[in-house]
Amino acid sequence: MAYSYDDQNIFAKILRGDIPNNTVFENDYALAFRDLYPQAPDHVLVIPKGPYVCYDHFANAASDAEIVGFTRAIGEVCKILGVADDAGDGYRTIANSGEHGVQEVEHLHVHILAGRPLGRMLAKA
Ligand code: DGP
Repeated sequence: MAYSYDDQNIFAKILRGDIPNNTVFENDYALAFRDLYPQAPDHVLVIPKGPYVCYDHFANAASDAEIVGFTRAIGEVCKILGVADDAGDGYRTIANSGEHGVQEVEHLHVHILAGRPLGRMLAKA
């Protein structure tokens, strides 16, 4: 079944400028801003500007330009935070999807977490 995108989600409102955000980086295809409830000293969300629910929706439906622009934004945020492996102490990217992924906001977002040791990848359920 095709994904249906609800343009009333909180990140759609941020993209429209209806809700303020703490922007870290922006290009034609993506916006990166600080998570309101940070779980690490650096916790940035990178979202595409297009209406995509989750990563597989984006990967299957977005244009090449959108995919490049979004991916480059993740790279730029890593540079801005100074966390890239050749310059910093590293980071983790997470993209939650659906019920089992415990996705709260149904607009694709990649979390970039950094600034402390982040532990193992998954807690036991
Ligand atoms: P997820 O569970 O992957 O869907 O994470 C959603 C994240 O969005 C969560 O870490 C908190 C963050 N968040 C929720 N509402 C807002 C908001 O209004 N502004 C910002 N900056 N972040 C938000």
